[in-house]
Amino acid sequence: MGSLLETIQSPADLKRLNVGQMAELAEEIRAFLVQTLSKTGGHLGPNLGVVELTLALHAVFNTPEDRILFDVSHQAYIHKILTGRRDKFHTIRQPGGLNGFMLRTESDHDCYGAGHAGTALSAALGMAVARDLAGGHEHVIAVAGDAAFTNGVSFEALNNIAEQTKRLIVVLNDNEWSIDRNVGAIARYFHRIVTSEHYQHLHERATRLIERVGGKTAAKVVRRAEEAAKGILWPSVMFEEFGLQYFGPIDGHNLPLLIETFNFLKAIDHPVLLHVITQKGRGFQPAIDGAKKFHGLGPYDPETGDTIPGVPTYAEIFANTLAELASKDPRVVAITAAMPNGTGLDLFRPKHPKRYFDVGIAEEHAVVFAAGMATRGYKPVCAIYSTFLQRAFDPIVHDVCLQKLPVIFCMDRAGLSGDDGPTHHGLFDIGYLRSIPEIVLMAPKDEDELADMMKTALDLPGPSAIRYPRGAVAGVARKQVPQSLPVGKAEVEREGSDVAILGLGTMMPLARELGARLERDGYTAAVINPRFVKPIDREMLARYAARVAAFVTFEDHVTVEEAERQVAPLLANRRRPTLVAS
Ligand SMILES: Cc1ncc(C[n+]2csc(CCOP(=O)(O)OP(=O)(O)O)c2C)c(N)n1
Repeated sequence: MGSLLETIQSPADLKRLNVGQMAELAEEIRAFLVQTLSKTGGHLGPNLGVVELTLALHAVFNTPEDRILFDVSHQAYIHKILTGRRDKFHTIRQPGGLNGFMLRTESDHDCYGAGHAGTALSAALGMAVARDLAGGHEHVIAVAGDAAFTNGVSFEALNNIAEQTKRLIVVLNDNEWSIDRNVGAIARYFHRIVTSEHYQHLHERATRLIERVGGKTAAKVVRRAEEAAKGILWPSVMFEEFGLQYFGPIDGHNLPLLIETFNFLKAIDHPVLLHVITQKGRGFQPAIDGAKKFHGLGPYDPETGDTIPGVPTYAEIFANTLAELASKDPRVVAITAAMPNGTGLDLFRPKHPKRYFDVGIAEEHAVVFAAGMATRGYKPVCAIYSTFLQRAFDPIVHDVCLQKLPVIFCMDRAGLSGDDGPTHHGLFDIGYLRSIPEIVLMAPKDEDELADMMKTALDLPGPSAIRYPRGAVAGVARKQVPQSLPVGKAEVEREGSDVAILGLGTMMPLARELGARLERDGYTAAVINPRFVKPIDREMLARYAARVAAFVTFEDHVTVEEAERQVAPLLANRRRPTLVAS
């Protein structure tokens, strides 16, 4: 670890450094990130891109009084390092260690927890309005990436900011990347601003002025110059129309400029948006060359960036199966909300480019868009992580299920999502989906069954959802051609009459293990793969309820009583069989 970094226990220590030392510190932080995350994994690329930006924010503002919010907050590692968590940083994303995102219970400096995109502007506005009501003076700063602006919630906030408060600083951290390349009109708009020659020229002059003069005088002069230049500065018009004065684009790696600019923005008495240009992966060539891979990854070689080749995942089986099914059925289309990599759909994209849609970080829109296509005879498959599909609960009810449209939800990361932590666990999907009329909800025990369930879903006349976990598949033999399954029928893997064990989806190995153990102890245990959460196989449940002394269920979601709720009424009038919660 470098020598300056060792001296930083809090933002006050940073403020004692001169700008030259801060630049040195920036390089030490980069080396520290590359080394530490090579062991733990994490969001390396986004954090390497915001080193100077975060240093400048903490050099100018005073947390925890001032509030700095990071959208998604996967890029808040430097913030953590500067706010007293350097010593624990090697525990990031590890059990019992630092969370990979901002977490209110972890530090007073984490004013807002996140993990899902698009919340920074709304939450920051809430804090600014609370400050105004209470007569406070603190600054509120929302830092959001260019892809966060593809999210509707960000725009709902933008629509509201100027009406609600006079003081709010929004920082648009533009690196042209979401996890994949950022998409859509907003991405093109930002790109036009950055590459506009007119703008570059005027902007460089304004930049030099802020650097030379600084503070309030520069604020006045720049404002006057910008007023005069309205019309020429067309790229800024959008934010100005929302009532935020636009500044930028500025080099997000120029520390002195960033510090001057924040000092200047601090003095402004209306909402402002500062557009900074940063480079994802800055300072580590493998992360610059592989922006997508280094957005977030597991352990890697800190010299070369090499990673150990992965085992086949559910995401890959899903995407390859979908590509095969789409080859046979021209009505099949695939939709992702900015997750082509994580969902596996970037394997589908080259095979069916016209039937692949990345709508940006816009889960609600993705689902309504799918509903629209379904009304015209297509079979949209929305590949959205279980946790992010929570965003689209209303469209699933209102636009898909009430209209009985054949939209298919393929939910990766169902169950515990591991090192991403609670914001990313897919523990609620059964709870929020099973109450909705019409939808068929399935959970495959392995990759072969995932393919069968996808075929089943495509054969259904109405909506359906399939939940499967993050990571490696079971490694079973696969059929050449997926088969449609009888809807609402469980699979009894092994008969038994003392105990019935239900293993939902990839919980089946646990069910088998318990079954084998009970057999060794002299009991006969039925091992059952429910396959369908909704409709659940009532006939099977009734059959075993009449026979066994106990049901055991293995389920990886919040309402542990899911299958219990189904069987409890059946057991209510009987004396012997009891229910063992898992
Ligand atoms: C609602 C929601 N959907 C999807 C994601 C997955 N996700 C995490 S970061 C990210 C891209 C963020 O890009 P940007 O805001 O530009 O920040 P950058 O990583 O480029 O700094 C996405 C899509 C999420 N966190 N939340």
